Amino acid sequence: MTYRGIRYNLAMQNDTIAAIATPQGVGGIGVIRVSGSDAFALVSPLFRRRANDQIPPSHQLTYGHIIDPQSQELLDEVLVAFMRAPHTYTREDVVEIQGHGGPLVLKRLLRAVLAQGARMANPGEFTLRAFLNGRLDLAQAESVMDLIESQTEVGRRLAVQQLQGQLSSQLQEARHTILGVVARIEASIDFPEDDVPTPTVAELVPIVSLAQRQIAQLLAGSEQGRLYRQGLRTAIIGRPNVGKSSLLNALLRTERAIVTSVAGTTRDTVEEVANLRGIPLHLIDTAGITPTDDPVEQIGIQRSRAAAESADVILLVFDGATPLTVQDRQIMDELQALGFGAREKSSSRSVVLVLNKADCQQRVETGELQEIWPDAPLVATSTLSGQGLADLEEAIVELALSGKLQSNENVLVTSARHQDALRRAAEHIDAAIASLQKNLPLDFVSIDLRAGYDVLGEVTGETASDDLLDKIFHEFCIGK
Ligand SMILES: Nc1nc2c(ncn2[C@@H]2O[C@H](COP(=O)(O)OP(=O)(O)O)[C@@H](O)[C@H]2O)c(=O)[nH]1
Ligand SMILES: [Mg+2]
Repeated sequence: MTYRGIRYNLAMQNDTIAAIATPQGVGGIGVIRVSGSDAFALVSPLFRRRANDQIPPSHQLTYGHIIDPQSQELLDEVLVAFMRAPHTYTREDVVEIQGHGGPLVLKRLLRAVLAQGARMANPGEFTLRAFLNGRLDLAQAESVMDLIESQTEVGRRLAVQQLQGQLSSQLQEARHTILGVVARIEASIDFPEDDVPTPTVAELVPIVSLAQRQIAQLLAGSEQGRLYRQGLRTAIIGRPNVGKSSLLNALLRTERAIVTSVAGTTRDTVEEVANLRGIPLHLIDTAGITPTDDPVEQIGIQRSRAAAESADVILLVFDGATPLTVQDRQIMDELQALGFGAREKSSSRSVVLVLNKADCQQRVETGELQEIWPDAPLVATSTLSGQGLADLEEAIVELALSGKLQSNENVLVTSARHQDALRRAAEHIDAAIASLQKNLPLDFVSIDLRAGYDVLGEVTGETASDDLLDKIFHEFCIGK
């Protein structure tokens, strides 16, 4: 398979790889991770400790120093863990060097390990090895990234659950059910003369239906699961002074999500992440989207338009205390031109009408708004009193899910990839049941069942193509 354009072949899997496993920047400690059959042999000559005769006991931290073997220069005071395969992250011999967490220190330590003959690890290569060596299946490997990137407590819990293999075991259960039926059908086809009885439709339908229900159950919570993982892009749009920034702050204050790095923070659009009942709500406070002659403003407007266009939800904010202005109407026209009108029935593009300043006397004619967006929820809010904010959150979730948020207890599927595979599997199983009910030859049924079985294997990785693996591990960071 190709890996970042490199052919990731068996020979490369035999390399001993090394990388800095802790984030770039300054920290109390920093970790160099080394994995592969030569890991112990490569690190040992660098590591000086009191009793230098043998490799320290496996899976224990040993105090010592890392020395540059050429110059004998002392590089850092460290704790080192030598971990003998197979009880390691990659199932290979692993050495982790805990040094001081400075970028230069770690670079020197890594360089010393590379000079010994280790190869710099590719992004996600440690986890890829864990997968290839059977320590994790693909769904579990993906959850490692989800766990690292989780922004809300719900997201974290779902990722840990997937890492523990809960999704995988449900999938294997469904696959097992399907395979049982395939085996019975194929035995009766392959050995008709050996008295293998041909299973009857009445026998098979209940078993295939069980697999169908198992898949349907996983799919049931998957829309909500995707929201927890991906979050919702929400653009706040409206003319100046209606309370957009106040609304952003009010939504953030309810519960802020944990954010490590937020892309798109610019001078004129502000992006923050609120925690909406476990869903990371990416709120984008826009500058304005109506045409202007000022070149600086134009840039802001372009960014705001882009934010609107890529948003899942638009909060269209009005000052409820003043009748609609020319500027309000310009924005309404502009939004319709961008495809956010009533005529566009695309569910992912949803408008919530927000009448802010509900604490003041209301003077907006809502009929005009409802004519343009008849299906859009209309919520009166006050960022001063907090009135309507919970309703607004509710409206956002309902729009995104086309329904209410259920308890997240039964959510196991959180990724679009898994959801897609499950949907395709469900189609194959449905087709198998239809063929059974039409009394079609059993090999038709068997073909569909096998296809369903294979598609489910894409999630856990048994039947994942090299391209797919490539794509998944490409997203990882170096050192993971
Ligand atoms: N009475 C009242 N005033 C508000 C409310 N929300 C915002 N404001 C005020 O409206 C003005 C503009 O608010 P701001 O959030 O900066 O609006 P933006 O220009 O749309 O971002 C400020 O003086 C706010 O204090 C509200 O719910 N009620
Ligand atoms: Mg503002």
